Amino acid sequence: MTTDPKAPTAAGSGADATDRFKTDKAGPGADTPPERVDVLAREVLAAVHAIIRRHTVTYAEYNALKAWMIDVGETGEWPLFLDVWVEHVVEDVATEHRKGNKGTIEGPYYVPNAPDRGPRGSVPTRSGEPGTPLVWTGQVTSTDGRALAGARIELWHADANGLYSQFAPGIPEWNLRATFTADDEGRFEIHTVRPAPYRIPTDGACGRLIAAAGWHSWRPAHLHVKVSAPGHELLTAQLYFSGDAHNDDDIASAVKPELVLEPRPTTGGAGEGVAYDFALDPVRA
Ligand code: MBD
Ligand code: FE
Repeated sequence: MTTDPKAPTAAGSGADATDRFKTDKAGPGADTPPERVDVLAREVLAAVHAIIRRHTVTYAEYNALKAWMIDVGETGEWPLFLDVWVEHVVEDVATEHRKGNKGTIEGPYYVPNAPDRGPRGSVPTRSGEPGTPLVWTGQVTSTDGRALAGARIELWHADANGLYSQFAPGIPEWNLRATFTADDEGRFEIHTVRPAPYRIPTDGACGRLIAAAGWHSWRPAHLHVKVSAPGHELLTAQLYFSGDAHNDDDIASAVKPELVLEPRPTTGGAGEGVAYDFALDPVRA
């Protein structure tokens, strides 16, 4: 079998995602009191025990699980595994109270401090960046309708081959990653290209689980954003594209109807345009 040297290996992108997580998020713990650790750990273990009894899990299966979990760790795929199969429920629970924009999971490939582009501009691209040009205009408001001047829109997404800069080899560091700052009316205009669907690497532990279970490995094409403004809750979301074959069976269960874009061809141009606004919830008293 020949492999494309540019294709990210599971171990390569996994190691990068694990390093990123350690740098950004694995600092102080959640300061969880022992009573809560006790109940959460006990209920997780009780659920596992019940499944073993219900399905008469064998020693061969137990050892296969053990080997697989060791592999997930050695190839750095815990961020990928958890964000694909667990994060969506954490996100649902964390944002249930919101009245503003729907969010969804962050996933493993966010990098903070992407280059600033002001209220209007192009994300960093390679010359001849493949993909349909996309112009996205929008406005950030508070849930009461007040414009949020200076709101930050951090954007990151895969390229037209489904690959993320800093997690796949051979792509410039900040490619398709940028930070926009809304103008006095909360408005912004982003020039980028349409991403391709993302495929979970098939050569790693997560890929082996997918193959062994007979699942598919696709996420629909998506744009990731974090939208923030002083006094408001951080919104982490993804925007999808109407008509994508995987909007209805995202392997990461992260599509919501409110997050699906309908871009239109731009008059006279080769690209597409779309409007999408954000309403942020004020921080709760
Ligand atoms: C992605 O690009 C992603 O957004 C998620 C949630 C998981 C794996 C890859
Ligand atoms: Fe993604």
